[in-house]
Amino acid sequence: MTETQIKILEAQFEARIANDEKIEPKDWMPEKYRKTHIRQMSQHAHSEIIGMLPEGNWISRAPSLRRKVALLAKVQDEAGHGLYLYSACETLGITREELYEQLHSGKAKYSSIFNYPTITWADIGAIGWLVDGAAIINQVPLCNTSFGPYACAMVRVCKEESFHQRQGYEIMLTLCKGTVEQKAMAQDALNRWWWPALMMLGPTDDQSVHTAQSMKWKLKRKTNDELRQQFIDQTVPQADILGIKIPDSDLKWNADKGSYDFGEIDWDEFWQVVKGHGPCNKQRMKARVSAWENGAWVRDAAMAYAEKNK
Ligand code: BYC
Repeated sequence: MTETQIKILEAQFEARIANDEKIEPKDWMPEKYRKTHIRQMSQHAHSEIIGMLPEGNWISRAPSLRRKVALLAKVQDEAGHGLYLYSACETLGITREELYEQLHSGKAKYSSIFNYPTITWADIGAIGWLVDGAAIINQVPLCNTSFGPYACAMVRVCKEESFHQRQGYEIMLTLCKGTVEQKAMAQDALNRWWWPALMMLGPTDDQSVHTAQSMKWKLKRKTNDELRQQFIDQTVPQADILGIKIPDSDLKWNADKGSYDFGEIDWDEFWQVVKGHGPCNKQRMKARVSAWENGAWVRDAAMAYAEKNK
């Protein structure tokens, strides 16, 4: 293709984006658009899959049958989210094997938040409330993202995330209405998950390398800082209802802005976790890689069965 032909295609592509049209897998797209989507969607898929591990830790120890059923359903939903997202990536010409290889070799990132431990049952409440709460804020705008398969996947994901958030908040509510010890457990979980939940929404806009281009392509519809502010403004009143305190002495309502001011985030901690030095990075990767290796016989058996029944 000549340079002039590429320029024409680029102009047509930009016009479609400006017009809020969805870009579908077989449509022409700039190589950078394709690659950045594979990057973001695969990191998102990996996060869903790794995200099952901290919660899976509590399935066998859930305090009642009802809690166990709800947690099992949530973790299964997350496997499903991972699969929709891997499938959406595959429409852009990368194979599932390549995507797994990138995760298992440590080349691909997954969300920082899943490198923290789940020490008590209250952590399951805090994850649903805060982590899924932040995920919804991040993902609702993605239902309107420019790449068709990503937008489609996000519609269903968001519906399920909203059940997850309520599941978590209800655990917190029950603990906060319980004994002094139970309420203290809920407060302790909030203390440990609050700051990582704020970090999960990504570096500040001035540190974010991809936001400007991703906003232009309408891959991202809101910046990391806008999403973080929205999350804080939405979550503070929920903590008030629970009667527990957000661990930030600088948090205060700013009437002029119509939103909360908040304290300094420890970005060193965030980058340490992203680079693989968080509390559970090694444990998560080890669990993931061993699940993949120990599941080889299941994949082989499924392939042999499919082959036999061709
Ligand atoms: N953790 O330029 P930036 C879930 C990386 S799953 C690790 O702002 P971007 C859930 C970033 O990748 C939660 N790395 O990037 C599942 C980039 O590095 P590379 C995941 C992070 O893409 C189970 C560099 O930092 N959600 O919800 O414009 C249970 C610079 O960042 C993180 C999604 O993936 C992080 N937190 O913005 C419950 C949603 N943040 O790639 C819940 C879709 C940044 O250049 N993703 N980095 O090596 C997004 O919306 C965006 O990718 C992000 C980052 C806002 C996360």
